[in-house]
Order: sequence, then structure tokens, then C-alpha cells
Amino acid sequence: MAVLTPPGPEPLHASSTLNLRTGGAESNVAASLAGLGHRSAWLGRVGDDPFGRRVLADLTALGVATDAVETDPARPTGLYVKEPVGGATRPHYYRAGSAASALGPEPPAPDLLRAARVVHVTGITAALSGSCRRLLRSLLVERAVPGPLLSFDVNHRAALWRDAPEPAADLLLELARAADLVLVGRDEAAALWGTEQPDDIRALLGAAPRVVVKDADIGATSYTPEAGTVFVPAPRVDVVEPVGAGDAFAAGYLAGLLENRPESARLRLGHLAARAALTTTDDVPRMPPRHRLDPHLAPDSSWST
Ligand code: KDG
Repeated sequence: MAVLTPPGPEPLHASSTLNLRTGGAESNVAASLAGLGHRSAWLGRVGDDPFGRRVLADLTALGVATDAVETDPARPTGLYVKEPVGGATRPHYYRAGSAASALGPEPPAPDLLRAARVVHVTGITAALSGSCRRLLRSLLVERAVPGPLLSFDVNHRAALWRDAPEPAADLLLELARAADLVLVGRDEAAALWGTEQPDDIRALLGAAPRVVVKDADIGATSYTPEAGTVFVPAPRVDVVEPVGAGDAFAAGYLAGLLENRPESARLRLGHLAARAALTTTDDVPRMPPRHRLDPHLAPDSSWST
């Protein structure tokens, strides 16, 4: 998506300037993974319009392969506008009928998907349209593309589900239970499923072999067959803006997984990547270089880089 943001804390209606950036959960993850030194590609759809060209240029500049992105001549690029509200950010979405909402029902670029080690999808895509929901069911539930580890970030965005014919809670639970790795916020599990304790969330997602429960500035708990239960507290951060922190965490955790690092190092890399996102108003943070991050992945190392 294209992202429009007022440059300061002023309300949107009083703003005379908007910054143009690129965002969207899945492309944020791809960009942060590239920033951490991994090869990544984004599979999405943009319109044949200036916003679409900007999205492709930004992602390419960030090191993300966009060769398999489809350009739709008939639908516009999705757009969202971020409004600062108090210390929080309210998103305004302009994406009904967007090019991306016409993704699916078949998985795009199946050869590219089959060749990947990890395919990461999120619940935001499930909120966009019926064909997007069928696409995620096909990938996760029916395993249309066998091979890669299927990673799913629940990413519940209530504003996007308002007009959906299916309740978010049921579908997101079905998709999460079908994934190989689930990333979920404790607050979103509470809001969606009324389940708040990490152990209970893990139990609810029973069939998923790997679950990471993120608890904001408290820390993250992972449940995996190899390491059992591992909790890593979050570093202290002076937050500038939280948008994109979950995506950066996912990228850091996935980078640690791709590097076969111990579970606590995966969570630490997730926290360090999230910290980079929390200290910028851009949805995609500039990742610190690996030689500054890697010394902090050992269980007893300090957080300061
Ligand atoms: O996770 C960050 C996303 O919320 C942001 O990039 C916008 O993808 C987005 C969405 O639809 O909310």
C-alpha cells in the first residue's frame, strides 16, 4: 500500500502536508528481512498508477524482489492514511476494491512460493475480500504449495473486518491452527478469542507446532517442539510510533529461524528489529547493521547496541 502520514502530531484535518511512504504488513516483513540480510520477495498486487509505481520502487530500493508482483490495469493501489491521535495512530483505509483485494483464490507465483524456505502471510490479507480469504485457506488449510514453512501473523485489524461476511475470530483461528508458525499479540488473542494467558493461547492454537505470543513491552513467549517454552523480556524503548513493530518483530524472529539460531536468539532478534520500528514513524524501519545486532543475541547479553 501507499501510506500517507502528516509530518507532525497535528490532526489530519488540520494538516496541509502529507508524507508519502510505502507500507503494509507483509511487505514490511519482506523489507525488514532484506534489511537483516536475507533474500525476500513480496507477492502482491498494485494498480497501474503512481502509487503502485512508488510501492514497487520503494520495495526494490529496500532490497525486496518484486518481479512477481502483479499490476492490475483496472483497480487502484491500496492506500492508507495514518492519523496521530494522542500517543496512538489511527489508520484510515482506502482499499475496498483495491488491486490487492483481487488476490487469489489461487496462490500467485506458485514456483516462487515452492522455492521459498518460509512463506509469511497475515490476517490482514484475509480481511480484504472473499478471494483473499480463499487464497489464505488454500495456502494454509489445503497446503496448495507444499514445502516452505508457513508463517502466519494473526494481525487482527478490526476496521478491515467490519463488512466481512465471516467473523474474524473464527477464520483467523482456523488459519492460525493450520499454520506451521503463528505470531500473535496477547491483546489481539484476548480481543478475538477471549484468551489472554500465553499458555492458554498456545493451547487454543493446539495444532500449530510453533507459536509466539507477543506481550507488547513485557516480552515474547515462544512454544516450539525443540525448545519448549522460552520467554525473552522486551528491551526498554522510548516509543515514537508503534506501527510496523509487529512486522519488524516477525522479520527478526524469522531471520533467526532461517539462521538456525537458538530460540532465545530468535526472540531477541525479533525484539531488536521491533525496537528499530518503534523509534521511527516510517512503517519500515532502517535495520541496524548485523555487526551491531548479533552481539546482543546471546541469552546473557545486554540490549544496548
Ligand atoms: O502491521 C502494520 C500494518 O498495520 C500497517 O503496515 C498497515 O498493513 C497494514 C494494515 O492493513 O493495517
